[in-house]
Amino acid sequence: MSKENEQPAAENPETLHKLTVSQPKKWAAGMPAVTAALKDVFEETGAIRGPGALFSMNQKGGFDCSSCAWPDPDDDRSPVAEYCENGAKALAEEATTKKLTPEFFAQNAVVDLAKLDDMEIGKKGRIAQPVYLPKGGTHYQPISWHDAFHKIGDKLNSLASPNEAAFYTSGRTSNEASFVYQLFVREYGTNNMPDCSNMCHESTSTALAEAIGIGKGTVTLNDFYDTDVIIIMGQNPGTNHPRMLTALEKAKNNGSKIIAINPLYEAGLMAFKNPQTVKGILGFSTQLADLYLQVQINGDMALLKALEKLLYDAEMQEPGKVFDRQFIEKSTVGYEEFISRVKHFDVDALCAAAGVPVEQMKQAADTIKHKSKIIICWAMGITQHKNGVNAVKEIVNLTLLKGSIGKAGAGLCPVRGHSNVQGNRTMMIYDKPYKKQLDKLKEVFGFEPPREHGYDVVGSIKAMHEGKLKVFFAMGGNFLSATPDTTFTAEAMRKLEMSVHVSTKLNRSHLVHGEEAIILPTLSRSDKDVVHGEDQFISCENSMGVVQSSKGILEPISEELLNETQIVCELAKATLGSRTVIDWDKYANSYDAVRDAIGQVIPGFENYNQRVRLPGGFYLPNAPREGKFETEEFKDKAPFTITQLPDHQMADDEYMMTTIRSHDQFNTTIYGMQDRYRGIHNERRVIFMNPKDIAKAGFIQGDKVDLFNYHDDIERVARLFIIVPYNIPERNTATYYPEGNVLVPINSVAEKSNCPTSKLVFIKIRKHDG
Ligand SMILES: Nc1nc2c(c(=O)[nH]1)N[C@H]1C(S)=C(S)[C@@H](COP(=O)(O)OP(=O)(O)OC[C@H]3O[C@@H](n4cnc5c(=O)[nH]c(N)nc54)[C@H](O)[C@@H]3O)O[C@H]1N2
Ligand SMILES: Nc1nc2c(c(=O)[nH]1)N[C@H]1C(S)=C(S)[C@@H](COP(=O)(O)OP(=O)(O)OC[C@H]3O[C@@H](n4cnc5c(=O)[nH]c(N)nc54)[C@H](O)[C@@H]3O)O[C@H]1N2
Ligand code: SF4
Ligand SMILES: [Mo]
Repeated sequence: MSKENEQPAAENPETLHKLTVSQPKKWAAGMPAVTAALKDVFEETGAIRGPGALFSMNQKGGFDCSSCAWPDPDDDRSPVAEYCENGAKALAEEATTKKLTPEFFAQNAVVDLAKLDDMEIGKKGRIAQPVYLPKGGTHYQPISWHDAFHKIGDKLNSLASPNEAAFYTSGRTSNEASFVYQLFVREYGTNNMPDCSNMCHESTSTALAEAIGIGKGTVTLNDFYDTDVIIIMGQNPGTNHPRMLTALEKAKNNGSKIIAINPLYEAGLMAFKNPQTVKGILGFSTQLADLYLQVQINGDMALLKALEKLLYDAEMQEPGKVFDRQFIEKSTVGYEEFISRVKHFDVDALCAAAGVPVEQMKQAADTIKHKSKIIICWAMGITQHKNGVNAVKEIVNLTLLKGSIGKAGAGLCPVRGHSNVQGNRTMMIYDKPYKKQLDKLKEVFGFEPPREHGYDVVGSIKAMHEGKLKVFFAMGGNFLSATPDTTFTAEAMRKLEMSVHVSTKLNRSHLVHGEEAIILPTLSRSDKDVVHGEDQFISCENSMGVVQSSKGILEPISEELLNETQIVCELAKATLGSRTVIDWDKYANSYDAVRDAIGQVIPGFENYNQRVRLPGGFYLPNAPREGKFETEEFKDKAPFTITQLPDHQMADDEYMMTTIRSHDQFNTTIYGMQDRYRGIHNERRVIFMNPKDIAKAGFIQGDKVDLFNYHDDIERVARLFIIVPYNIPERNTATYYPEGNVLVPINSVAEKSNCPTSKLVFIKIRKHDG
């Protein structure tokens, strides 16, 4: 039972399960992956819903996997299986037949639900009707849609300024819903549109917009099949983008080399047993990485600079054979100044800073020296650092030297996270919209959109904490658990006058709430979306800029679910009333009408309705892919960027900590307690440490410890973690996200992109107190 005045817990309970540790795996996928996936689907969804739905996942005319943003093959899709283990788990999680009834909420006080761990909260089932937590209330109670919309609308209208509200988006929201969402928010009058991208690839978008003129990658899936070298930095595709391994396998079979750059030896980068081929099922694997550079946490910039210097030396030996002089001349600016610095780089010192032996660095340079069909892939290991923007620019520098951009088999491949996070941004979910986008909105719709930039994620948290934000509305996501500095963020969220979440599943952000709170239940990607008796489809953009339709096929678990577009339109009506200039009913009733509007406003979406109906969808325009750089400052050229190395000063008892995803989670949704490939079973409160560090600090394997961070002289603590000896560089450690988030300081962000530095937090480790 809860004590009086007890606050709902912002973090998982400090309890341990039964950790067992096995040898980390040296290959990914194979039969265990298929069986693990199917077991989940059967258990959660019953024998009919799950497996049937899997056949429709990622098929042309089927529904888009709601998990990651990895693209589908343009042609020859497997007729039965275009999904992976983690796609199947994502489906199982949302297709569950368990649902949260009014009785569930009546029986469970918010404070008691918050005592459960994230996995237990999520496994309770789908939210089945709107619920409301009144001021001072202890239990969520049912509310009608009508009343919910009016409560929110009245609250929004009571604010002194629209800038006292913020509207978050997590990356599953469709293009159609995103578009009407930003339209509503801007007609209401604010650009406070934080999104999950702010914590994810914001460093990529910022860097690429400046460096190549578009905040997106330049490769297509077909480039993987015709390339010489693939470099994979700070990414764990075996877990987070599993079907990327199929593309890597095909690349290897076509003769490509792979270089992996990661502080951990991730199974999915080493070898792959393709569960969808007979060879894979029989247990034969394809070796993936030819070279594995075990970089230090945030040693990537030093590593890239070392490569640049080695290539420069080679170019001096064989002029014109290593660098693409013609490309540099025609398509870049700033080469001379850039190279005048590279000349003086000290390879030994850079290798030491990267933590990579000089010999291996030379092998890497030799591998790419005479090649130009090079693809560089990256994800959170690069972006979530103080110097995340510069690290991405350094990646660009390397591709510019090699002319590895704008040609087949080559280019930049930031691998996006959420299945439609890239589409959200294309649809103008952005706190810093461009003038020309706003001008277009004004021209097409006839209202004056706000011009002042809004709050991003970190800005929103601080504004809530200072009492400047009063209403927080979230289109999906789990803001509290995904954001940094959990204690600070929880304090911030508790100061809100109202928190509203449009969600599929219950999560901690519903439990650590404002004065009043509302949860609005919505359809998920695999659910049938029937409007006026007709099955509808939505559309999404994947990591490679392909826009495709997605049509759910499962019977929704409740008649009370609305799709996200309808929710936005009804809220817009309830809030804006007669002051709106937009026909919200038209958009609520027809995705085609929304798509027509998108076609008028957003470049590349002309004839949207027609083209989205083509099997496989259509590619958005991408100038750098064609070798054109429409950079604002340098017109048709891509600039080389001069960057500084990060400088970490650590006290003797300090360690670097990165936060990573286990194999059994999707962000804050915890599917299970296994991190199979890393050999961790039945526990998430672990800290991976180098065996030498464990000995030096006087710890032993299995010791229980507390972790501390002291940024800005504030003590942040994560209690009760178990030490696991692991092959990770000395003074480097890793914990799982979101358990480690309490240690990520709110003021520790990437320069320019404001992305929390979730991949580098300085910590101290002490024996567990208690
Ligand atoms: N199943 C599943 N799929 C997902 C997700 C999920 O949670 N589960 N999340 C989705 C989302 S939103 C995203 S953004 C992506 C995330 O995909 P990833 O970026 O692959 O995910 P992370 O686990 O954050 O870790 C990245 C990798 O970076 C390495 N790393 C850590 N620090 C450094 C560093 O300083 N340098 C280098 N070179 N490497 C480093 C880690 O060891 C790890 O292998 O996945 C998406 N797909
Ligand atoms: N320490 C640390 N922190 C991190 C990261 C890290 O690597 N380390 N990664 C960061 C990254 S890359 C990201 S993207 C963020 C993720 O941050 P978020 O996107 O905010 O978090 P998720 O866990 O993906 O959100 C899960 C919730 O979304 C809701 N949901 C699921 N599907 C739908 C849907 O179709 N519609 C609606 N309306 N709701 C839905 C469910 O209620 C579910 O509980 O976290 C960031 N935080
Ligand atoms: S790779 Fe990503 S999008 Fe593709 S099936 Fe797996 S989880 Fe889904
Ligand atoms: Mo992400």
